[in-house]
Amino acid sequence: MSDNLSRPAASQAFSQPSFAEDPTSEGIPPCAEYTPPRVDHTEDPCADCTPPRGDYARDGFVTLENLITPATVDILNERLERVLRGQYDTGTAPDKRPKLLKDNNKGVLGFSGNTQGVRTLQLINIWKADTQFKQLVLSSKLGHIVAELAGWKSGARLAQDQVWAKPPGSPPLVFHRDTPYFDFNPSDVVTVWLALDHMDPCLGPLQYVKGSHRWGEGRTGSANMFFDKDTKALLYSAAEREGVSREDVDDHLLVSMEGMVAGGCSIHDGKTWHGSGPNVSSCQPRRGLGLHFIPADATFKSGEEPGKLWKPFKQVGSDELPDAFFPVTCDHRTI
Ligand SMILES: O=C(O)CCC(=O)C(=O)O
Repeated sequence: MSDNLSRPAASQAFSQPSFAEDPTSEGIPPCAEYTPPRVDHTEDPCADCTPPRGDYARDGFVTLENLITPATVDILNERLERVLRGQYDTGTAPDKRPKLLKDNNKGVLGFSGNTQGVRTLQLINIWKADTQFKQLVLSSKLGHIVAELAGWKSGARLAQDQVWAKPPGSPPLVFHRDTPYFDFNPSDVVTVWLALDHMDPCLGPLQYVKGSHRWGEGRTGSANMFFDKDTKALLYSAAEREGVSREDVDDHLLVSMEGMVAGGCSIHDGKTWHGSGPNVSSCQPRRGLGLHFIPADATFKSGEEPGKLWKPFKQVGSDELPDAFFPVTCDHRTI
């Protein structure tokens, strides 16, 4: 467990240590070098999604039985395999990716059949590398659902996407909140978590702590604790400060997304505590995509240097978020 249990250093935000150490990781291209890929806005992969179910204000999350079709799931999973092997149909790499798989890594996610020492694969902004993912993150239907759930009058924009792909044998993910990792004003974040596999319990589905979006701030942990063995230490300490016992958390508040079909999703408040178990299956991958949205009128925090992850997108003398990097997918802005 990291000693740094205050607000995470922005420079560490969401960077899995193995990537930082990976000399082959391309990192984020400077603003000027990046040309956003063209995308066909006519097809919205979420056009026929089912409505949100649940009580967002009360629980801090809702679920949608189907966000995208099984056919679209298959396409995205196939595209993910290509991106993991360095094949980008846009010609641009994701902002972060694990070491590229070699041609002889034929298994899904490069799985060799040996579950020992397997790591979770994390990619950031796959939408910049692949047009099918781009079409998904730009979904106007999804942007409108997010803005409405969150009550964002200006609409919604994408801050970042993150693939969390767990080959068999992958470890659990520490319980955390999303908001501390986003350096914007206002600090609101809404995350859409899309299942790209059927969430059998053995795969380590996402788990939420019901109502925890209403808990106070306090200690949050740092990004290099994401794969710590003690996955609930921060969660229990946050709960204790609210007068909630560990037993209450485990027996009454934890809600698992097990049973979610591939193509289904959950949408959570960035303050809702969540985490996931290990993938203990011997042969099934567990793939998920998190889409982090912020209000359309969000800006960089005035007078503050943004963290390493966000800094390349900051224009000198302006707090505006460039639409090319933070696309607005539901636009109710008046100016
Ligand atoms: O897929 C997971 O286990 C983690 C996802 C997550 O933390 C997120 O999308 O915010």
